[in-house]
Amino acid sequence: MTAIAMMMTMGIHAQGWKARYANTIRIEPGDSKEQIIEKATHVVPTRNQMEAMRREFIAFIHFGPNTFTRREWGTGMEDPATFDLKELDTDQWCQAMKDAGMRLVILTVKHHDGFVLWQSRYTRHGIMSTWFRNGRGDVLRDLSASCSKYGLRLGIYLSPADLHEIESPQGLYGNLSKYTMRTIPREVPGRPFKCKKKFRFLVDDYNEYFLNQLYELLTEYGPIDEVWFDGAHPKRKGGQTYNYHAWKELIHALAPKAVIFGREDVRWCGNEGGATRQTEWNVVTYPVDPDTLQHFNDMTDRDLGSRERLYEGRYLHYQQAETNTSIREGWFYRDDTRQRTRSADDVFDIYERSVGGNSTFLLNIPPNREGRFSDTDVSVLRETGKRIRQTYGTNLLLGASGPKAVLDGKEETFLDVAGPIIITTPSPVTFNRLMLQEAVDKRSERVEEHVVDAWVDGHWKEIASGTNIGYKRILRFPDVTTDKIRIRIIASRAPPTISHISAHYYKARPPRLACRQDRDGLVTIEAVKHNFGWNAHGHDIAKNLNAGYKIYYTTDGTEPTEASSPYTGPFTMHSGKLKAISILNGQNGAVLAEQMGIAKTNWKLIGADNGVNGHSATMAFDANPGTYWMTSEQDTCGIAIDLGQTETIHGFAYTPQREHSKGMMAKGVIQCSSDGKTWDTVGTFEFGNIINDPTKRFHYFHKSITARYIRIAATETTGNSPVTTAAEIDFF
Ligand code: FUL
Repeated sequence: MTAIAMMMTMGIHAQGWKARYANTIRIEPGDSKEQIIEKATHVVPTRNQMEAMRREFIAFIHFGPNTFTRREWGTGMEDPATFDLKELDTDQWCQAMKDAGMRLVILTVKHHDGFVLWQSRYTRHGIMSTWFRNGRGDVLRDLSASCSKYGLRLGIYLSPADLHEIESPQGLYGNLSKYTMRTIPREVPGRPFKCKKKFRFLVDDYNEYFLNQLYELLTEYGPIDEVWFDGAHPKRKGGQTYNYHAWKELIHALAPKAVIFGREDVRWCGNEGGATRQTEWNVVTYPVDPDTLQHFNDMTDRDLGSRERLYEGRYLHYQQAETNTSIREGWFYRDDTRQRTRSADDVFDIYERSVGGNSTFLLNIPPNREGRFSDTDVSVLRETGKRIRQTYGTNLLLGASGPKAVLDGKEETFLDVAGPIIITTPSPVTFNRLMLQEAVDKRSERVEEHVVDAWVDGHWKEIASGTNIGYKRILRFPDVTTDKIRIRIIASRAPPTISHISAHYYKARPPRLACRQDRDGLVTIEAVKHNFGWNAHGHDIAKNLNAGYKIYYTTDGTEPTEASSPYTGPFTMHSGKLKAISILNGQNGAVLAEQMGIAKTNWKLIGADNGVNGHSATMAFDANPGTYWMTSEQDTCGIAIDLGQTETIHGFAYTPQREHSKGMMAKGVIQCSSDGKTWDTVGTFEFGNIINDPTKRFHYFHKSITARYIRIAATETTGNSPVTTAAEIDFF
């Protein structure tokens, strides 16, 4: 581990630890709570980590055979011709990412299906075996050239899980080959490397394959700044392990500026839905030295770095969070009609919560089958970028008086906070955002609680509060007009050091909308509340700022306008597409589009394992996603429901339970019947990546059916669990 050599003249610990800044610090068995906290305040990011944090908003690109099969996880046995790409416009991708204000892009050069998007010497399972540019195309080459043109940095996602190498008869993954000393790269006749560096590692066939590919990727496509290792594994074989230390040595030698995701540099935020923690500490604990850890370490707990958590650890380590989510439902492009896309309101909100919540925002934009970003995605990216620039491009504290170190816009200067920080502007300003930064690279994370006051009508009025700050905290609050603000650090692990304070204004938008449907089909539409911070007890202060907005909706799939039905209270809907919009001062908010189900008033269970205690089968259709059905043992019959009357059904939705990853429906079959006795198979379904992304999944039938009785049975569950679980099933 790189140690930042900044000696501090602090006391020597009983165990001989001298206070100095480092990326990882060991907790000794006899360390007192105070000593552990003192150590935590000496854990700092490496230079590469710091650079990665400064990139703030970065892009993910999921592209491959799944783009054409419309799946989330491929099988690995796809015919390469499936990747039927005719055109590719990476300039268009880069222009859109640049417009959004993104600084780096990570391409899935190989997803779990093992198909490679570059001209690898070591496999034929990839773009070289497609018709794209007569087998000579290379998506990474195009992207790398566009990145240089548009000033974006480049990263790669290389999936350690490789279904092609698992499933093919000659596949290398888990083939039980011997570990021997091998030279990386392995020479391939007629395909010399320009780079002359060579490595020797004790590895088996799959690790050699992986290292050879890493070598190609890190030496032939320009500087690589992030290497993304996904911990997800659709399947494993032969007890295959990964020689991560060899991978790391190669990365450090060939891409010295790259951060590694999934291992010690950058960690997963713990969900794929864009949720952020109220308090995201980047000083986290490990039970062993993170450098010696044998597996990918997903940290999904709500609290990773509070004092209580630190006391339990053996190692303190700086590892920043990356908030990864997709602009579309799922990671791969499917279509422009049914696949939901996030609005700019949504993306901007995640931006403020993630970048302004001590993490990096990694947003996925999946290219379509024409090799371009779809127009909808492009306009969301453009609009998001515009809002970021308009809001954060103007600092309303410019010219203000107060401690120079926090106002000079220079990251290298910081204030040793000794009391309340008071900032006075030459004339009153109106703002609703405050940005704060700690000098984490030099002094680690220290602040645990802070409050902001504004001088209004002759006295101090509290306008916002937050917990930690770290690299960056963005506080959001209702508009305030003042010429004097005060920042108070209420709790800190060591004397606080603040490097930046700025104030900003975001022009309020009509609120985003959400809806829910009860068992009887009653639909409620609501404005999504904004989170404005937390009170002293850690409870959200969620408010809806926008008084005076009106909601309009349609149920026939048409776009809602001011001429549509006004929403005055819950109404009944029996299947169909709900679209709703909020309008404030003539401005339209983002459209909410939701598939509503058939009312469940008369549904009856006609067959199912009735579930374990507290998880009975009827909980799969009680319109409460908080309860769930769990079979008591091996599920053989699925769940059969009498809908109470004959219905025309276009598809169904499955909401997985989120309490644990056991028994989610990964694959299954749907059957229907007109008498509840003889069943016809309607089709099969597949929900890929459902453990990591346990959101409501939709399956559309090829052809609508008319039936009164319907049965859904899992043919494969997550973790090959014998039990089946379902939080909610809907038909529409
Ligand atoms: C997950 C994978 O299984 C998904 O397919 C996707 O690549 C996402 C970013 O990580 O774990």
